[in-house]
Amino acid sequence: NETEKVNTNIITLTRFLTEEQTKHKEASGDFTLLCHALQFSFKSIAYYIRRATLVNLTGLAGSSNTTGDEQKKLDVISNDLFIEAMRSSGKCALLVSEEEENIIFFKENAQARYAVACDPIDGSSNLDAGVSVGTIFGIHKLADGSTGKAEDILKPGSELVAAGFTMYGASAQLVITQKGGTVNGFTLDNGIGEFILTHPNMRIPRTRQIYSVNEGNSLYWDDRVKGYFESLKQPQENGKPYSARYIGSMVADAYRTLLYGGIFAYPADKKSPKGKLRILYECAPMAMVFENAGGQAVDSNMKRMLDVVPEHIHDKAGIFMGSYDEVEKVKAFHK
Ligand code: P6P
Repeated sequence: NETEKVNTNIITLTRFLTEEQTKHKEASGDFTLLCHALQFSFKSIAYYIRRATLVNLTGLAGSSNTTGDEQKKLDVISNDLFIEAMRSSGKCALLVSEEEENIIFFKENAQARYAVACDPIDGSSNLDAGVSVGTIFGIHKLADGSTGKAEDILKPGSELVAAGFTMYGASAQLVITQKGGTVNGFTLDNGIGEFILTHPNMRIPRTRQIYSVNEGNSLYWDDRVKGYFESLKQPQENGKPYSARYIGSMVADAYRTLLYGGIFAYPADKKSPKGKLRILYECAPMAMVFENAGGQAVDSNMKRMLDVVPEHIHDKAGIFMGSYDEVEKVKAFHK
């Protein structure tokens, strides 16, 4: 009988990183080691999230973070774990975390060439409901002469050397891209503790009749945003209006939009004049992923998100991101 055809040519993230490094003859290996520390963080956070309900890690930690949100225990654990992974890698000099008011400069890594911006658990308000949450990250290469100050990382997203996110859903899905590179999706195989390449060279469909926005904010939208979303609710050329899909967890809404196409939006509005999502560790990393997958990402002024430069590490921006043609439709309403 035909022996079951087993694919033995498995590409793990570890192998993928090694192969990527060999493409850059001058590479020191620092970026590879930094990415190993990142993947260790994702595996550990995935483990804690899976066990959270079981060992009652959910519920409030009694502390609050920069934006005043009540922190859940997992926020605290994931943030601490991420900080230690970056510190101990020896390759990260500077870290910005959504959970930390100020920049973290690792004195012992003063010579390191990389800065990381991250949101360790984005969407954590959904945690107790079992909704997928995720870690969003961006990696900047520090200019020579950097002194571990905020301005070293207050750069446009176009200068990110790599960016991506890990969504902790039915399985842990890592989506990562490098500047000017392709977007690659990896699935954590809990059996061997490795991220496996399952979605090579992800491309977002050029159009899709799905919109993803919190309609509860529509009272605060400006007329152009209202007009745009109203137009999606009319029958389109195929006689059907758009479908609405909103999870309220950016990584989950982003992952679906990347796979199926459509538009995700968190517009700036009268309630949040600068938008809600943070530039350094939500908007910019997502924008690089979406652009490298063939889509677009713009702010509420229709400026290319990757050209936006934050003034402060927790600065926010309105964002529209998704299929190339869907973002073109947003622009048409902002002429
Ligand atoms: P709203 C989660 O709190 C988050 O930061 C993103 O993950 C998500 O896209 C957004 O806020 C949801 O915000 O106002 O729709 O609940």
